[in-house]
Amino acid sequence: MQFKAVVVLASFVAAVTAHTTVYGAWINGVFQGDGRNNYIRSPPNNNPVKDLASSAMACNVNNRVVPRTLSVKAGDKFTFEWYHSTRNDDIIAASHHGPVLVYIAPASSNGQGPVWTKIFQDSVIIPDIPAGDYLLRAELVALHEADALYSQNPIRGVQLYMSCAQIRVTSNGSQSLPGGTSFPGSYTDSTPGIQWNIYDTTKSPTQYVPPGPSVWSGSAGGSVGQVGNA
Ligand SMILES: *[C@@H]1O[C@H](CO)[C@@H](O)[C@H](O)[C@H]1NC(C)=O
Ligand SMILES: [Cu+2]
Repeated sequence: MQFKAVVVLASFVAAVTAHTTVYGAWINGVFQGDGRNNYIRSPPNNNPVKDLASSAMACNVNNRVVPRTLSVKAGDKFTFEWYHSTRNDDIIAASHHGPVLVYIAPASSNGQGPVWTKIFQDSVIIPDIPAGDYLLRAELVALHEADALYSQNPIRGVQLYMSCAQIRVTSNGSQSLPGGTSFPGSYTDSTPGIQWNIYDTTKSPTQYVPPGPSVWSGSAGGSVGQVGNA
C-alpha cells in the first residue's frame, strides 16, 4: 500500500514537471557525448524560466563556466538534443507548443548585456564569424500557459527553456555579430510572442511571431517557422 502511494505521488510530480532540458549536442551528425555540466551550462533540473526580468534569462539558473568547449567551424551543423526525464523520451510534454530559437554571444560576455545575436529560429549552421569562444543559446518557447503573463499571474505565463553550449569557432570569418539582444531585457510582457493564446481558434499558428529580433541576415541558418504546432 505504501509503495503504491509513493508511486502515485512520483507520477504526479513527473506530470507537473513535464518540462525539458538539453542532454547534449551533435556536430555534423556526430554526437559529442553527454553535455550536461560538461559543455552545457546545465540547470539543476528541467524547469522553465518564466520571470522575463531574471538573470536566468541568459543561460538558465546555473550560468557558469563548464569544463569542455566544443570546437566548430563556419558551416558546421550544430544540433541540440533535448530530453524530458530520460534520454530519447518524449523530449517535452505534447502540450508545450511553440518555437525553437538559437542565439549566440561571445563567451567573454558570460551572456550579460546586449551581446546576443539571433541566428536561427531548430539545428543551427555556424555562421562565418571571427574565431573565438562563444555561448550558443538554444531556447524552446512553450506557449501552453502563455495566454497569461507571469508578471500578473506567476503560476502561469510563457515557459522558456534555454540552454547555453560552450563552443570554440576555429575558422576565422569576417562577419561580425551585431549583438543587440539582452537576456534579461529584450523579452518583456509586450514583446510579440510572449503572450499568445494557442487555444484561441480564431488565431492561426502562422500568425504567431516568435519573441526577439528577426534572425540576423548574416546567419547561415534561417528560419523553420513554427515547431510543434501540429
Ligand atoms: C582573424 O582574422 C582577423 C582579421 O584578419 C585577425 O586580426 C585575427 O588575428 C584572426 N584571428 C585568428 C584567431 O586567427
Ligand atoms: Cu513544462
